Amino acid sequence: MKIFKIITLFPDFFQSPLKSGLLGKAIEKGLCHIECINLRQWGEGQYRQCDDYPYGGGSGMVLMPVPLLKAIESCKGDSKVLYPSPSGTVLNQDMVKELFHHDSFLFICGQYEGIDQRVINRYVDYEISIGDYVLSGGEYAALVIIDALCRYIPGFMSNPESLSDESFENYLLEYPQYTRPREIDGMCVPDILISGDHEKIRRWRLEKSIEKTRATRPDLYRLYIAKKDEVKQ
Ligand code: 6GU
Repeated sequence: MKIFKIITLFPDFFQSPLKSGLLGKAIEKGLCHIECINLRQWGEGQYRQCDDYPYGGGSGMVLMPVPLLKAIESCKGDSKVLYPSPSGTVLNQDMVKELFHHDSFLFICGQYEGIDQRVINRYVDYEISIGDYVLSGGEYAALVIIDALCRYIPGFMSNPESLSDESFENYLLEYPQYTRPREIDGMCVPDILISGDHEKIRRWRLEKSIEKTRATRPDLYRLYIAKKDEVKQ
């Protein structure tokens, strides 16, 4: 059972993802537990203020340390603290596998210009970005990270085999997939996929994966070439 706690100013944001799709099913089946904690309850003053102007000036607001420290202390327990942030280490599949060793995670979702550095220094175990672009809040990234982790929970995937030949597991992107019908408006499924020759199909798919990776992700392709001998073909 994996436990995900999420400190956020927008707990409603997580409502529908937690009810639908594989994540919703996993919660129903008791494979994981997800709990949103409303940061606002530790806000200061009549308006439960949680953000303030940055010292030193500059645009945007910063999440105040005191409400955040109280929130973390109230629910951290044994959790690893993850702070989704565009300044973090960029997430990849190896990091997902590494993180999966932990059982309980506490996400801190920042808004605006982020959170007070002292909170990061005291509590954050992993500061993680989900890519080189900017989002309006950490909630989007928290959901992405939770989904990537849940895929490794036994029973989460309807087809666990797809965990091992998925893109990035072997530094190759996925080969093209086809399903019925065999022909639409003159567009045909490649004959080889209908041949029934599993070895030929396997080689065709590998070749297509390599072509696709070389064309769209030269960075991954170089890793594939470098690691080729270690990877089971
Ligand atoms: Cl984790 N947060 C925000 N706000 N923007 C991002 C991100 C995270 N990862 C990439 N861009």
